[in-house]
Amino acid sequence: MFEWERVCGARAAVMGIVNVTPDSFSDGGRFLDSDAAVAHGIVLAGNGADVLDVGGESTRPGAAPVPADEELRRVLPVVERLAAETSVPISVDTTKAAVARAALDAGATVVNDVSAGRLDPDILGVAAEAGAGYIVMHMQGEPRTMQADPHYDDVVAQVGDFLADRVDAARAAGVAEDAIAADPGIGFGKTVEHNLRLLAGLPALVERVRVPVMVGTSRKTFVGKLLARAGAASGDLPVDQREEGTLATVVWAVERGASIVRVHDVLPAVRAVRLLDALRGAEAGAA
Ligand code: PMM
Repeated sequence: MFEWERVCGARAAVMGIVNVTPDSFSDGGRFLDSDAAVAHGIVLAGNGADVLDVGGESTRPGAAPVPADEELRRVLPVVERLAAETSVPISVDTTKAAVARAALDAGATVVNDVSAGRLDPDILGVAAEAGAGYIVMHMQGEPRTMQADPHYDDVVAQVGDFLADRVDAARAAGVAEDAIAADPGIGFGKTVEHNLRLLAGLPALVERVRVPVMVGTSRKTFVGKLLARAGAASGDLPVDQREEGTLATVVWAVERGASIVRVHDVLPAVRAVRLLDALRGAEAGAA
């Protein structure tokens, strides 16, 4: 039985991203070849990743869906080999029950579902039956159209209500309470201001959902836009110049209660989280 407590009980966990896709927004095409993806995953594990998240379908804004057989062809060999060749839990980033089932059979122990069980509700039963971890994420709309005109009256409250509801749905389908994590879905049907408000409102979100909260800000457009804005430039900074900004959001999120951070560049995030942990220990000792 998977339990988040074993992964992020002592300090926040760092999830390393292994995208086996031609079109992910930040690393599309780099690891499409399964040998390259496995080698990358092994490096991330060596750099201290607590979980590796393997995905075969891009969810970047505007991305087209990938058929299940193609997604399976991409992720299965990578999941299988990373499960055999590393000692960290492997998560599969999919919305499809068939892909989740095959990945769990191949050695994955977590399902990271950006649709929170709404696209293919059987995925909840698949996670439950396998005793797997399950991550519910909030998304307004679907990847193809989600950035068109996102709207919320109160983004923190609405995302919190949605996540609480999907956590209940996962529990009702038999996923163990300790195996569920929730993610506000930074950049999924959200403007820069929505993302900022969600990050500022993390303590309220953590309080609302009552399961470990995961945050994925790594290299996302809002980081590039905020950096450009701060430097009085227009547009956004390119993906390869968003690392320090990503790290700032990682530190912010962990300080405000996130239990898991999902990142491309694992080493700096692991170092930052370890430093925070040492500082917290010192603070507790001084109290
Ligand atoms: N972001 C992406 C993909 N999957 N899953 C969760 N739970 N949370 C996220 O923020 C998230 C995700 C998009 O980023 P990528 O294309 O760099 O993987």
